[in-house]
Amino acid sequence: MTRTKSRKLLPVALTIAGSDSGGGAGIQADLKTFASLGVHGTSAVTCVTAQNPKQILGIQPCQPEIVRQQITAVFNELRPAAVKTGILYSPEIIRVVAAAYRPGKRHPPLIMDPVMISSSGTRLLKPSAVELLLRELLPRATLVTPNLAEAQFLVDRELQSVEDMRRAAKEIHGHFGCAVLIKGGHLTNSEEAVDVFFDGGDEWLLTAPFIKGVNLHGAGCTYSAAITAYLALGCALGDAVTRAKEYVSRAIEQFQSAAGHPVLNNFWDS
Ligand code: PXL
Repeated sequence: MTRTKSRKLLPVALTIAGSDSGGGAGIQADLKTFASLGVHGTSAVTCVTAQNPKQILGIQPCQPEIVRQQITAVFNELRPAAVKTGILYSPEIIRVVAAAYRPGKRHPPLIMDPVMISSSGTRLLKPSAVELLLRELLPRATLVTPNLAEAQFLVDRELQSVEDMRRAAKEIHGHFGCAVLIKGGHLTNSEEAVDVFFDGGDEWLLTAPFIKGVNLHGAGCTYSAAITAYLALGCALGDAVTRAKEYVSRAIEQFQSAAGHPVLNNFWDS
């Protein structure tokens, strides 16, 4: 049988992140998001977590050399149009990613989800790795997407209002030179999930109704993966962020249930 119809050309995106055996966050969330948006997803696994929606049983890092080889393998043949990072785990793995983003060469845009502290306050990055992340990688990112706890850490003070978040976004941009998206989903006493975007010129507030009482693991990963996918599809940064906010808000609003646990709906319908 001959096929005459021309085949679809898919843009490629790369996620450099940890594996979540429970399928909610990390690599698994990123690849689902890429696939649902029509992007070919590739990955470099940095660590393996053994977890389910109730508990984390274990976490084991990958050797830095295999992380480097995964990135090289993807870059050499698949030429990702956009890249995102999630859990980078250790100083050695951060160095590997920074080496792939050495200044002086052209690189695909880098979306950094600075996974340091989970929404519930658990540390997800070794303290020794944090300083290196800030010094070596953040200045090379196109966009950094901290949650409220991470933004507080980056500016070293508590953020209690949207005004506080706006000030913090400007400060983070001033300090690291990259665009910033602070995700305010966990701001207390708020009826809306408000995020603040600042790229040095434009400032936007992005809002969506806050869905109370459900803990949707992986929403942050899905949000930054959707931004990465839209960049790979050719959107400008501001447009990619706006579309991704809509995408993740729908995935939350239309959440589903897997073995009694709420899960994001990547394949929501409009
Ligand atoms: O949402 C942060 C995150 C990212 N990646 C992996 C995770 C988590 C949170 O638990 O497990 C693999």
